[in-house]
Amino acid sequence: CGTDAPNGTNGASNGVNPANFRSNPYQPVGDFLSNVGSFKIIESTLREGEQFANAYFDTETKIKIAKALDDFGVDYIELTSPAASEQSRRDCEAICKLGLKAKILTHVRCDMRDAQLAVETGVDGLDVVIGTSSFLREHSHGKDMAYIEKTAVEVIEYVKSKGLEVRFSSEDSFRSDLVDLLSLYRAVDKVGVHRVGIADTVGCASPRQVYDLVRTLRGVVSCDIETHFHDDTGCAIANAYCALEAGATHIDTSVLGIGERNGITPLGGLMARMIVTSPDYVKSKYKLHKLKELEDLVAEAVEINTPFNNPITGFCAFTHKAGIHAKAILNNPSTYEILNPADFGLTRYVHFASRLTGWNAVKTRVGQLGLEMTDDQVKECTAKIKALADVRPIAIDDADSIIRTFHLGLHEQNKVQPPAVV
Ligand code: AKG
Repeated sequence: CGTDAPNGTNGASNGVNPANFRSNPYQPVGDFLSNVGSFKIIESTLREGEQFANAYFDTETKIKIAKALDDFGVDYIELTSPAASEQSRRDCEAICKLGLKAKILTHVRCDMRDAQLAVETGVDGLDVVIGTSSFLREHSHGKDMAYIEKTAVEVIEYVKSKGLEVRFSSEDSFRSDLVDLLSLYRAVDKVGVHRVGIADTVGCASPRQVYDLVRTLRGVVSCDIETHFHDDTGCAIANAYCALEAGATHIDTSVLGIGERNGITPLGGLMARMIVTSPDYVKSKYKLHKLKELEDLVAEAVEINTPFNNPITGFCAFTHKAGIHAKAILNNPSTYEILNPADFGLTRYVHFASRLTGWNAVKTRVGQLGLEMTDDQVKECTAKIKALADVRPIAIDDADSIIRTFHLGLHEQNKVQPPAVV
């Protein structure tokens, strides 16, 4: 066990969160490890995100993003290493001086000179990393496991002696030798590291592999466990979720998932997943209605559009199109929505300008336009919309003008009654 109380697990021994013990004795055994209702976010837009192909953050932009992340409610903000460049070092100092609520971390190589430079910047803690897979040991830094362990212990002891928080992580954890990895983590836990990190650097891990590794590690160390998932194979959100189920305490994210290659677990996507599992925790901790603004800020800074299928904020995330969906949604939104757009300050949209539409959607549109029709009339009007939409794609304006013209026709019919035959 480390010399300091581990951060974030309420001081529980063996990292098990007492908040997870529920009164139900029949709860599945694995769940007592789960932190799905008590996780922390290490937001890495200003570190991993700076590694995104399009990213160039000047100081002003970094400060804007840091303030927006802090306002959103993330627990930690991770910054690029001060050893990366002189401006990175100055930016690190500038962000530390902002007095944000979030703790400020910087991400450094497992190297004493990098650590010394980092502690001078005023950060609250260091995220120390070194590659442990044979790929990285042979082709990147060229160090063996004995060297890694010795240096890790020295760096951790140094950072702790400066009164700062320290995390030690192995890069490419899922392609590292398990025995090597566990004995390294055990050694750093013994000298009181605050967190150990597992990184799926190449995005190769499946949720089940993540669960197994985190669960095994949970039995070996008493400190907190941070996890970092790349999205090369599309598992980054699922992997983060499984890591929490297996006892991880901290998840690395970036806004819109930006990072090396196609990036890491996106902050918004993680929020979408976690609000379903732990609504009270997520709603009380994060200002969800600020998510779109935060994503727009980052999207603009790195000159990208938010993808159409982005969880929560993709342009059609709350759009319902097929007639049967529209009908049910209009009766009760829970029929086809697991997320409530109102939780994020957003609204749903029921599509009616297509051949898949149904009369219930058209009836709602008729009401929105301030018009009155009987159900039979709406059905007739719907048939006209579908007929045009069978010929070509139609816009809202097209559908609206069909509705208005049809409605006008009804009035004309009422006005020009043929004379009664006596
Ligand atoms: C990676 O391995 O992909 C990283 O970006 C480092 C992650 C870490 O420090 O845990």
